[in-house]
Amino acid sequence: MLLVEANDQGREPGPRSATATVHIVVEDDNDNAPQFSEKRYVVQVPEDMAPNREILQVTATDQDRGSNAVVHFSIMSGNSRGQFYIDAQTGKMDLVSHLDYEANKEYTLRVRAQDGGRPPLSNISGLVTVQVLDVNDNAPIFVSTPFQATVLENVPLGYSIIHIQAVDADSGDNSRLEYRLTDTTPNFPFSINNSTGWIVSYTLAITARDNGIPQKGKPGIFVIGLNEAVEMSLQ
Ligand SMILES: [Ca+2]
Ligand SMILES: [Ca+2]
Ligand SMILES: [Ca+2]
Ligand SMILES: [Ca+2]
Repeated sequence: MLLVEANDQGREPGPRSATATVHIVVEDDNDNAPQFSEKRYVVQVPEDMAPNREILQVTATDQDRGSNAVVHFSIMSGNSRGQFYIDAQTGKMDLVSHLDYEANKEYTLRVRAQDGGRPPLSNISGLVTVQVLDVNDNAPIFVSTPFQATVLENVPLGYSIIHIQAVDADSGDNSRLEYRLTDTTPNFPFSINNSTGWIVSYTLAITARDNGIPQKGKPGIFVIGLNEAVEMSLQ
């Protein structure tokens, strides 16, 4: 509040004056844009996280007053599939739909903070990086089944017969395969390399004999249907 005095220059009977009070209201000018608390927000989310859960919160401050300092948030880009939702008032970000590490390992979202001034000021520098973490949600798949190999009965020991191969869509240990023969008879004449999947001959002489009396060996070829004998397990 100011007090202003006005004096005239009169002499008879003397100068006269008047005073007035002046009220000056300083109105806030919206001259500050909201500022994010972080240059970049990074959050790691496992791909099997249930939707409709909060993954992080962005915050921003505004140096102005009143509505000039009220901040609203929105996602500007990077959310083309609509997998994330941001609460305009709180800045809390939710996962909306299921993630899939095999389809998309990382999302970069640009977030805007806009104040309530007229006209409003915006800050579009907010960056949110969502790093998806792999979960073992894929079983191995054999590349071609059934596997079948035809082997001469006199193949040498250690002879590589057939390459069993499977693929796994996950990553790291979730996709590192180990091959094993299961349900094999005690003298099963083949072994499998646990890491490569190569099946090799294990005994020198392979014979296919029946159990009749007299027992008859059937020389020639030995056909193994391996698809039922091979199973993979994860390390
Ligand atoms: Ca402002
Ligand atoms: Ca997946
Ligand atoms: Ca996975
Ligand atoms: Ca897997």
